[in-house]
Amino acid sequence: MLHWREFLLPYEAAVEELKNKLKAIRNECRKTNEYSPIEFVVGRVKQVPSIIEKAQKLGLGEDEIHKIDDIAGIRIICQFEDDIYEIVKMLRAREGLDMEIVLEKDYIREVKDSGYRSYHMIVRYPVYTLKGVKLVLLEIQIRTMAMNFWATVEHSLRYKYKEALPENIAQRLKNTAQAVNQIDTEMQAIRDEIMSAQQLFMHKSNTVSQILNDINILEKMGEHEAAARFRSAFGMMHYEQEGEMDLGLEELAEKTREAVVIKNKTITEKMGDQGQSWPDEETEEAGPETAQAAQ
Ligand code: 0O2
Ligand code: 0O2
Repeated sequence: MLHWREFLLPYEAAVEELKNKLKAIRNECRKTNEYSPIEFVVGRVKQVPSIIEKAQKLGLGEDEIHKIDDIAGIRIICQFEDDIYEIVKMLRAREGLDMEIVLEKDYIREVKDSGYRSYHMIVRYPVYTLKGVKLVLLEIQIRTMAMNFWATVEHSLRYKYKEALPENIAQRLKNTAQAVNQIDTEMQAIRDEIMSAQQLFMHKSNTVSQILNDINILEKMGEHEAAARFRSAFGMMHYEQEGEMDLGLEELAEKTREAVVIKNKTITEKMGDQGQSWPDEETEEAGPETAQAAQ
């Protein structure tokens, strides 16, 4: 006769432990102001009647119940579909450290007939008990908030009908799954657009900084005419226009950099001919900046 309380203890420990480890990653991201692919984590140990039902369905005897792979379950919820694969990568990197991946099921690329979408991983997880290490199977489900909304509602509706879900209801649920999928796709697309706009902005602002820095260096090197020419070209530039990177700005950045490098080379060669090195004062003023800019 199986002592359920004792049998389930390592499963409870595994869920608690892994949930905390995953929450720690999320908290680390929050504290370091980084985006967290994990929105929240929940976990549960299957109820005894559900375990017995599943064992019967799989034809498992009492001594084989440990073969059921979802007695312990963790659910990781994220905002975007890309986050799911980020988390998968993160979990794969733990392979051999604190878990062993037994099986992966991608129900996002291969959607279930019901319309269900999620990424599943079955892992073997070690629990340190009084009697030594016990390895338990644990199911990790990774899904977006939209997928989670659909699965939660669908699960509760399906449960009301038990096995026999009427065909028209099943079809309507499938339709809702498609609608939810569209939400995920659109959210991901919006996010991608925002990210690339941010990257473009960063690129433009770095280019502008580089141009201004180079003009400054040219001034310090006594190239007043060139500096004035570049400053005037820069002033006339409408670099804030939206869309693709303004080629004029890129060209100007190349030209100012080229002018600095050439001037730098000329000075270095001249000093070499005269057996000189950078005077202290100038090293502080133009030397390091010039070297940095020329890189
Ligand atoms: P925070 O930062 O306050 O959200 P526990 O062991 O008590 O931490 P438990 O009891 O296993 O967690 O699960 P529970 O209470 O269902 O939820 C766990 C975490 O998920 C909690 O956050 C919930 O607030 C969060 N959660 C549950 N459902 C949702 C949801 O739909 N949206 C969001 N954003 N969060 C949800 P924490 O761990 O208390 O931290
Ligand atoms: P719970 O704890 O109530 O969620 P099986 O476990 O026998 O159903 P299999 O192949 O071993 O089938 O596992 P599968 O299908 O990879 O994953 C099973 C779990 O995924 C289910 O657990 C659900 O949580 C979830 N799932 C799979 N298909 C669906 C679906 O069509 N709708 C919803 N809402 N969830 C699904 P359980 O067993 O239902 O237990």
